[in-house]
This record gives sequence, C-alpha cells and structure tokens, in this order.
Amino acid sequence: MHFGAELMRQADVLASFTEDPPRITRRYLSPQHRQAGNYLIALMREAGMSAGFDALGNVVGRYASDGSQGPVVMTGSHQDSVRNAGKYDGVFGILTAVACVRDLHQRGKRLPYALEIVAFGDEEGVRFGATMTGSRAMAGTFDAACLDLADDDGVTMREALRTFGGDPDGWRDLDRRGGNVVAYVESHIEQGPVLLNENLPVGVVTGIAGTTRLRVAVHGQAGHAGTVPMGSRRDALAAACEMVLAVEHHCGTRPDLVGTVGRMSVLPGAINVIPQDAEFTVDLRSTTDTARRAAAQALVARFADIAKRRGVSVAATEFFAANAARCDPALKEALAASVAEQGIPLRELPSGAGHDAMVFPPVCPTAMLFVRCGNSGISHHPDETMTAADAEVATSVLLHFLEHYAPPRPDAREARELDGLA
Ligand code: HGY
Ligand code: MN
Ligand code: MN
Repeated sequence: MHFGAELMRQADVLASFTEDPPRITRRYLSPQHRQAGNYLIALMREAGMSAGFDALGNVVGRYASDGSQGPVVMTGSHQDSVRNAGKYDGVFGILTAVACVRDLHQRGKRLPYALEIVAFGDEEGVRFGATMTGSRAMAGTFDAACLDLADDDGVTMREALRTFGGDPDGWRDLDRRGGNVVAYVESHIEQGPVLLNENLPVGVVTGIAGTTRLRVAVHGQAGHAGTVPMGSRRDALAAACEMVLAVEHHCGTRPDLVGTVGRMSVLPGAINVIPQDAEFTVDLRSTTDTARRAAAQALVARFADIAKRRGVSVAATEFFAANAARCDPALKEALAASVAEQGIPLRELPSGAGHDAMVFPPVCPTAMLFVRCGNSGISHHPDETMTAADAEVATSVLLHFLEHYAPPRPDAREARELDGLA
C-alpha cells in the first residue's frame, strides 16, 4: 500500500482550500481555486512534471514521453466543487493520476507518449452556471457567451478570469482537436451505490448521461398577503411550485430519466407579500438524448399550461446541454484488462453524473474508471467517502493501464478522424 494513504492525506489538504470552512466549497476562479491549483502544481512538479495554469485557470501538468514524438494521453478531473461538497468528487481523479506519475518518475520510467494531467477549473458550474468550461475549451465547444455570465455578486467570468490572472480571450488556444491527443481517461468516484452493493472496489464506465439545464422565470403580481382574496391572486411562487412538482412527476414515470430542481429564488421575499417573481433551475439527465430532449420540450409546454391557468407569465431558457457520451470500446477493454490484473471481477456501469470526459469525444476516444463510494454512495455532500484501500486499487489499475497503453499508429488515428469519430 503505497498510494492510498498518501492520496487520502492529499485530499484532506485540498479540502482545506474552501470558501466556507468547515464545509467544502471551492468555486471556479476563487482564491481557494488558486490555492488548490498551486498545491497541485507543486505535487506535479515533485512528480517530475512541468505544470502551470492555462488561460482559463485549468492546471495542466505534463510528463514528457520517452523521446518518441507526438502522441499525448490526457487524464485528470476537476478541482472545483459544489457547495458543501465531499472531499473526493473530481479531486480523486487528479490525485490518482499524479500518484501514477510519481511512481513512474521514482522508477525513472517514461512512457511511449506524453501524459498530461488536467485539473479542470470549472466542471460543476456553481459560480457562473455554465459547466465544463475548461474541458469544452479543449474540445472546441466553448461558448464565448459564458464569459459574460455573472456570479451572485454580479462579477462576470471575464472579469473573474482577469482578476485570477487568466486570459478571457485565451480559450481559443486551448482547442486540442485535430492535434496529437490519442486518449482521455478519467478516474472518478462512482457517486452511487452500485460498486458498494456488489462489494467491488472499481468499475469501468460504459457511457455518461447527457444533461439539459433550464432556467425558468415565473412572473406574477405582488400584493398584500392579508387583503388579496385567494381566487384573484397571481402568485409566482405557487405557480413555480406546481411546475417543480411537474418535473418530479414527469421524470418519475420514465426509467432512464431524472430531473432535479436545485435552486429557487423568490422576490420580493417578504413574509407578508404575495410573491411576484420566482426563478428556478431544472437539471435533466438521461443516457438517451432523444428522451432528454423530449422531456425538456414536454416540461416547457407543461410550464406554459400551468402559467396560463394561473394568470402568470413564464420564460424557460436552456442555458446548458451536453449529449450523452459513449466510452470508447478499445479503451474500455484496456481498462478491463488492468482491472483483471488486480484480480478484480469486471463490472461495467453507466454514469448518471456528468464528467469532463463527456465533452472529449471531439478530441479523442474517452473512457472512465470508477472507484467505490462508501455511505450508500452519497456524493455532493460532506458524507461522501471512499477508502485508502480502494484508492490503492484504483491507482494500481490506472498505473497498469498507463504502462500498457500503446498509442495507435498515426495512420490509424487518421482513419478515425476520416470516420468523423474524432
Ligand atoms: O452534475 C454533475 O453530474 C457533475 O457533478 N458535475
Ligand atoms: Mn460533481
Ligand atoms: Mn465530478
């Protein structure tokens, strides 16, 4: 056991870079993002890598190849967190990769490709709403309009990038499509109960659910809570609540669909005033893009019916969407071989959670390795947990994969690009 304990200790250090101790919250371009990035850069450099921040605040570390030119394999995950997060979401995927490189470096071993580890600055999208900012820039799907999204204090991403020392216009230079990246493999906690229930430390991901995020604004009429008769109210919050229940009902009747309303704001927000405005978010997920898109359409129509009946207005805006991503069969097979090498039965499973890996297909084949979560698989919560022993196993699997991965010949890569898979 020479990875697990150290990795868990490092996760504790990263957890200390938080905006609201003792809770863990680390948003994109915050001072805590800078602290976490500096800590990861130091770990990467100690492991024999070159490392630094890129224009959008991602930390990119590079372990040079054995001299052979060209191919690059990327790995890593995100450094940012949700509010009141657990310690391992995102962070595990970065630390396990650094542990592998440290081991290679200690043995003086180089790989037949350059290995890049990325600590993405903004996967969760908590601060500005748009998610996977860094990975989308690398995949050529960054939406420059995101730069004008503002946080709760009215600070735009553009301004926050400048304050952070980034370059708001530098996203164009991060595009890795058509380059020499031949694979992206991300390790991540499962954030669910499957591996725990089946007593398995790791699993290989088959695909990642697609996501649609809506912002819904309901506008009614404020009034005196004591004098306006119930029958003549245009209560924005009551209408919004009926819409929230419509999300729950619609998604509850379809097995491969989940829907969540995670944020709601109410104005004017006084105890004795009928709410005039209510704004909420909807997060829809499905492994089937058609089901997800149809659900978004059906819900927007349902919101309009509810609004009409209640005499309020409603505006539903889609501000983020990412298609479901299939993991690459060849990479899955290679990961499965590395799992078998550890004497562990193979368990393939889908990911209901979104990950940076889902936006990488335009760059290269992608795959994911899951590690078991404890506490019934809870995540996005302080009770999120994993064990040093499982960290040890997952890191050994990733190291075996990295040491045995043979980059495709350039002509094979061209064929993939011609097939339009890249
Ligand atoms: O929302 C997600 O699925 C991920 O944690 N960003
Ligand atoms: Mn997350
Ligand atoms: Mn994550």
